[in-house]
Amino acid sequence: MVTYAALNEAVIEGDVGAVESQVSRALDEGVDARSILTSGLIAGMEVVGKRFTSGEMFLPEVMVSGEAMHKGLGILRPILAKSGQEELGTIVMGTVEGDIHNIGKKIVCFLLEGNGFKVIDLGVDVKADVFARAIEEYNPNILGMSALLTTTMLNMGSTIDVLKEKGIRERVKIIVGGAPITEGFAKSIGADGYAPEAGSAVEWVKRAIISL
Ligand code: B1M
Repeated sequence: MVTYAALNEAVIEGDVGAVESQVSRALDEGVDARSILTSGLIAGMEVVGKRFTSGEMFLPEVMVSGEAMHKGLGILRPILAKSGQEELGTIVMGTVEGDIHNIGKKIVCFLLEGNGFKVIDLGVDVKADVFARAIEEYNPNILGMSALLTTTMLNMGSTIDVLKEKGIRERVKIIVGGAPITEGFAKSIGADGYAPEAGSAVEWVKRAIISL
């Protein structure tokens, strides 16, 4: 039987093959996909984060853990995204310019899809103009921006400024998130909302869409 501890370890070690086989086996054993995500993959990545911060792990190792995490997410995605509901609304999502952190944003996207929303994921290092074009093209209800760096979080504010200049800011509600983001920061840049993690991001989006 697959244990969460073994899955945590596979992510920490960046063992792509072990992550792939253990996630698949856990699913075969009937373990819930969301528990595999939170107790297996995210919990492992949290340890990586702590070890990176304390200097016990270095960038190349973190990148390998990131790849292993992506492999696991890829297997879970079709299951997490299977909602069987009508689309409840459209969300354009991206990590802001200068920032290539993808994992947390992807988790938010998967959970939104799993809750019946259509998600257009613009990826990472997304420039303000690209967000603006996506609003015009897809006409979403919500724009979501993610940032993991204290330097790039400032690009959330400049993106909102560009949307205002183009006269399209009021077409969407805006939610921001990522490790350095706080409620106060979100307010200061003129975002409508903030969520500290993926589950609360989904709850915020549900409330925002009802109030539209
Ligand atoms: Co980077 N990195 N990294 N990194 N990295 C951090 C963020 C850092 C805190 C590590 C540290 O020093 N302690 C630090 C930032 C320091 C700061 O600015 N204060 C840092 C740094 C410095 C850097 C580089 C500059 C390192 C270098 O090159 N010297 C570089 C920057 C590259 C760039 O972006 N231009 C860099 C690179 C990388 C990797 C490429 C190696 C890799 C990313 C791989 C990838 O994503 N494909 C990486 C990783 C993995 C991390 C850590 C270790 C883990 C991030 C992660 O995936 N966490 C991270 C340390 C840490 O966070 N403790 C670190 C797991 C994920 C599930 O959590 O992303 O927080 P998180 O997402 C959560 C919530 O934040 C929230 O929900 C998610 C799920 O619950 N959330 C939202 C996220 N987006 C949201 C959007 C929402 C709502 C909620 O609404 C729209």
